[in-house]
This record gives sequence, C-alpha cells and structure tokens, in this order.
Amino acid sequence: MLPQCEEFRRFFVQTYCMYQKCCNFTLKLQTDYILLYKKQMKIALIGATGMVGEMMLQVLSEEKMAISELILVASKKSIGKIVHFQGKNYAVVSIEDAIEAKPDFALFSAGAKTSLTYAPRFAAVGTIVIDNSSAWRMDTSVPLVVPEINLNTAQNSFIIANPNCSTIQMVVALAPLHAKYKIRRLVISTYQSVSGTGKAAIDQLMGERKGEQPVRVYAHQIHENCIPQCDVFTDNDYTKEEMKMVNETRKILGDDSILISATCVRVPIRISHSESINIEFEKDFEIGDIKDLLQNTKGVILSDEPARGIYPTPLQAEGKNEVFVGRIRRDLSHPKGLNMWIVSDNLRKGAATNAVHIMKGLAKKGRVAAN
Ligand code: NAP
Ligand code: 2RA
Repeated sequence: MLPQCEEFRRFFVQTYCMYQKCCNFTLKLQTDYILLYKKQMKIALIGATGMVGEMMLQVLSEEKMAISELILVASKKSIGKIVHFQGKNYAVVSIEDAIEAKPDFALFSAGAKTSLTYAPRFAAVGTIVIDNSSAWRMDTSVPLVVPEINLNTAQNSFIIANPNCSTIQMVVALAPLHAKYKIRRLVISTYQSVSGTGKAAIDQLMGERKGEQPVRVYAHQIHENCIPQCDVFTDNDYTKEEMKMVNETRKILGDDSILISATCVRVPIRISHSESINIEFEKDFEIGDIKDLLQNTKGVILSDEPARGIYPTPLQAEGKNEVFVGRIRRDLSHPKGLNMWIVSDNLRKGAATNAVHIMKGLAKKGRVAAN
C-alpha cells in the first residue's frame, strides 16, 4: 500500500473510533437522563427519622434521583412530624398510608420486626422493597445484594436485602480477590462506630462525653471504652453481628466453603467501621498484584503508603461512599496469608448508599415496579 493510503486509512479508523465513542457516550447520557430524570419514581422511606433514614435522604439528593412522590414513614409517635428534603416540608405518615400509595420502591430502615411484618405487604401491591434490617438477609428466596458484586441476582425480586454494614465494606474489597485467588479462610476483628446502633446509641455517647448519665443502650459506658459485643449473643457464644459476617459473606460471595471467624467490637467513635482482616488464599499471590487489583476495583480506594502515614481512618472515610483499603502486607506466619485494614462510612456504603445504588441499578435496567 502507498504510504499516503496507509496514513489515510489510519486517520479514517481513528476518526471512526472517536465517532463511535462519542455515540456510545451520548447514548449512555440519554439512557441515564430518561431513566433517572424523566421516569420519576414514587419512593417510600420506612424509618425516615433514623440514622440510616436521614442518610437515605442525603444520598437520594446527592444521586439526583428523580422523585415524583416521597412518602416518609417512622414509628407511630412520629406521625405528623415535619422532615425537610430539597427545600420542601414532608409530614411523616403511617405505614398503612404508605402501602396504600403503592410506591415504586420502599427503602426500609426501621428494624427487623417492621420489615418482617410490612415488607411482604408492600411487595403484594407491586412495590420493590430494599430492606436494611437483618429480617430477610438469610432467606434463600431473597437476594442479598451489593451492586458492585451481584446486582444481577435482584432482577426479579420484590424483596431485596441490603447486607449488614460491616459485611458490605469487607466484601466490596474481598470479591475481586476471591475471584482471582480463592479465599479459604478469614479471621476478622472489627472496630465499629456507635452510629451503627442508631440514634439512641449516639445519644448515649454524646451524653457520656458531656459527663451526663444518659439512658444506656449498651451494657457498659461507651465513652473512653471498647465493648467486645455488637448485637446480642447467640447460643454458640458469638454475637449476632459476628454470625452476620460469617453467613452473609458466604451468601454474597456464593461460596459456603469459606471458613470465617469474627470478633466485633464497639469503639467510642461516631461514624465509620474499621476492620482488620486476615485472609488465607488457596493460590499464591504477589502483593503488587493484590494492590493493582484493588486499585482497579469499583468502589474501592487504595490508601496504602504506610511510610508516609497514609492508611484509612474512620474520620477520612466519614461522608464518603467508597471503601478504603490499606496496611496491605503478607502474613509472616503463613505463605498464602495476607493482612489488610478496611474502613468505610457505615451509614453510607454500609446502608444508605448501597440501598440507593441497588434502586438506581434496578431503575437503569428498566425494573420499576409493576403498578
Ligand atoms: P435508628 O436511628 O434507631 O432509627 C430507627 C428508625 O425506625 C426511626 O426512623 C424510627 O422512627 C423507625 N421505626 C421504629 N419503629 C418503627 C415502626 N414500628 N414502624 C415504622 N418505623 C419505625 O436506627 P438506624 O441506625 O437508622 O437503623 C435502622 C435499621 O437499619 C436497623 O434495622 C439497622 O439494623 C439497619 N442498619 C443500620 C445501620 C447503621 O449503621 N446504623 C447499617 C446497616 C443497617 P421514630 O423516629 O419514630 O422512632
Ligand atoms: C452495627 N452492623 O454496627 C450494625 C448496624 N447494622 O451494630
């Protein structure tokens, strides 16, 4: 081929590729616009006045979800209470009124008892329920969803479970490592913030900080203390929180063979859970490859330059939607062992952000309720 022809061919191919990329980008913008801005959704928040409910409102606003109607529900004592959202006032209504309104989505964060009673009633009127409580997580017919990992499992369900906050942040980082190196065993220690227990626990911490004697949610003072108990104890001497780490991790990663042992500890900080994770893999690995993999994982921010004092802390993670990973190093006691430190905002990725992203993901796939 003449050199000029070859040059022209290259120029033509490059221009055509750029044109294709522009077309794809425009198409994506168009789809996002139609699904998120034109198709307005009717959304109910059950538990709207709680720690997670308030964060749901914040995340809905940040994600610019197009909402045609917002229905806010809390306990009976809060009916009529005014909640501000995007410059408007909304009065809290009863859960019966919310069911009657047949919303497209109902985001639940009002405890397991409320979810067990009312999620099926919303589902029966065609509402897609995304539930933050532990009520449905281990039900085999209910998908347990972290959008980055398994949104596809939620395609046909009317009740979808949001995993436990400490589980979500861990599996976001572990899923790509499991896919490449296969995890055999996990030994987990958590350092969980007080907001994980809800508003009453924050009141306890703040009251104790001021030297008052507030109502105790925990068995002990939390200010200036660490409590090796998150949630109640089960028959095997582990807490419910520790067993959630075991069972939910296996369900989300789709692998019941992973051996898991967890100790969950409540620490006197307001927001963000931290976790020390020891992993034993089946396959050999290089530390550099692990870091590359995490660096390229959606939703993960690698923060790992220990010599410069760079590693994740709860304060840095507060207010962010990502999962922060650092202190990545070989376990000197095991040839296929690895240690890492994972931190995330429990109210965001551990609850509200994950739930809103499930809803957004389903809306994008055209899955808006059948009413
Ligand atoms: P919270 O601050 O105590 O808030 C509880 C919310 O539920 C309040 O809005 C409360 O309304 C409402 N509520 C209570 N009983 C109700 C009922 N019978 N009907 C309707 N609404 C009712 O608790 P939270 O921390 O937000 O947690 C809420 C749920 O999310 C729990 O299931 C929790 O396990 C789960 N979760 C929490 C986190 C976290 O980091 N906090 C993370 C993941 C999952 P009133 O204001 O009227 O009392
Ligand atoms: C906690 N995992 O931090 C809980 C919140 N659902 O206690």
